[in-house]
Amino acid sequence: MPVKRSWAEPYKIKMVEHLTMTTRLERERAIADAGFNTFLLRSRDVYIDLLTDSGTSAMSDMQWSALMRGDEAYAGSDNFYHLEAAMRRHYGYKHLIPTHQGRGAENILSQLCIKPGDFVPGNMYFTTTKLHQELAGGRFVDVIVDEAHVPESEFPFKGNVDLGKLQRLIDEVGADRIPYLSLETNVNMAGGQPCSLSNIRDTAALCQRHGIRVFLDATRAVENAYFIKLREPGHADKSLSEILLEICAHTDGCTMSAKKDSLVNIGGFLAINDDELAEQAKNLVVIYEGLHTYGGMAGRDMEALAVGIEESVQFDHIRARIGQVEYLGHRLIDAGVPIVRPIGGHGVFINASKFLPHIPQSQFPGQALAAALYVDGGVRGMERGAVSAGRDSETGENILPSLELIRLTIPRRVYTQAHMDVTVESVTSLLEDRDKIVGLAFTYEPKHLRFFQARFTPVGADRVLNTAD
Ligand code: PM9
Repeated sequence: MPVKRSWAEPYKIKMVEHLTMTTRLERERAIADAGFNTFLLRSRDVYIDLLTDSGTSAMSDMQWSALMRGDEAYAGSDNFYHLEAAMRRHYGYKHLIPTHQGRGAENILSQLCIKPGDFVPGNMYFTTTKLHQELAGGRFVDVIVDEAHVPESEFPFKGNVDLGKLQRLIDEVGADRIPYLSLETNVNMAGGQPCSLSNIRDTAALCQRHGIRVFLDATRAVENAYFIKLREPGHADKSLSEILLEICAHTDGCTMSAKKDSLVNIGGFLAINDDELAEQAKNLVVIYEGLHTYGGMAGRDMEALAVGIEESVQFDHIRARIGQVEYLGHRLIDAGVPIVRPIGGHGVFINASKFLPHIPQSQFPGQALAAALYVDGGVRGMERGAVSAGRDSETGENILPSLELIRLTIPRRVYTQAHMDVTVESVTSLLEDRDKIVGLAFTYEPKHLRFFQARFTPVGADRVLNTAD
């Protein structure tokens, strides 16, 4: 039998950033001061930061040297043209409109295309995307496959659009009230779950028959391409770059938060094929972001992004990146922790409803678990459940989503396997003491994207949350 050979990360570490170790007492104080919201913690009080993979990646030496090539001209910076070429080479769209990050692109697309009373179907909501659709007068309609709402389902393409649901929406409201379909790759709120290329093709064909545009949320499209290569028959021999181009070729353009796949700390863009729509977007971008050749980014940041796009499609990079997420996921599964299956691309999502069955969803088990995990081990995750879902824009009622999760999101090229091991130990020790964790109630609820800034207090507890001493 051949000897099994291991593989390791395709990089070595050139510079380190020190982490702060805190005591349990210090963490209890910090989370109480933060209103039991991990977004309100100071990063210096966090040991292992798994809040998000957004803008938290380590840039390569090539990207850092690209920063020195910044051409900070107000108009027509060289870096814009480098970025445009990289976007065209790997995403294949015609026009590039840079934005400061993903939501800047979402704002412009929503304002351009959505009229009051419109419906915008999508494969599960994303917080900022849905809010911009609503602010423009639209209503988001979830057309993702049912499997996406079932944490235990092993369906390999939980990001897929349910064509029946989409067709029913078209029949009900009429194609002229659907400006576009918003198609997310490696669907974040479903647990980083991919769409298959055949589903993307069929969805685009259905939309095209009804004259409905398709805009991709390409934020994690490269990670989606990796899953297509691995799981979908017929694509194993293609490069990630080829699959990525194929995904994009079925769509009319994309919004992009470059802070994820593309390995930069800030940046994003809107890409559009249609000349007229692109002209309108270039006109709007000057109001909200900046001139159309920088749109909210410094020249140096555009250059680092151009290099980041090239690095992001390297197979070894994605294999190591998703390999690390899988390592964490498998270790948690082995320890009996309920997580969303299959293991996703950018993080491991713990099923908080199952982890804390004694806490009703109205008392935010995901939020409570994220706070408790921080107190236990200094590990910062993020709630992805009822707090993130917010309120129904028409009824004002709390939305109680089928997925009540906490996300342990892995920044790219930042942490080692030992950090994953420490995280597993903390989660498993919490599992043993889970009865001591109590639910939470709002003390402050902001109007928009409440998960970022909300504050809470433990329900019916006269002690700090989850002091398992
Ligand atoms: N995602 C994330 O942590 C950052 C902030 S929201 C908690 O997952 C998708 C699929 C995203 C996303 C951000 C955006 C917005 C759009 N689409 O954060 O504005 O995951 O660059 O992008 C976050 P920006």
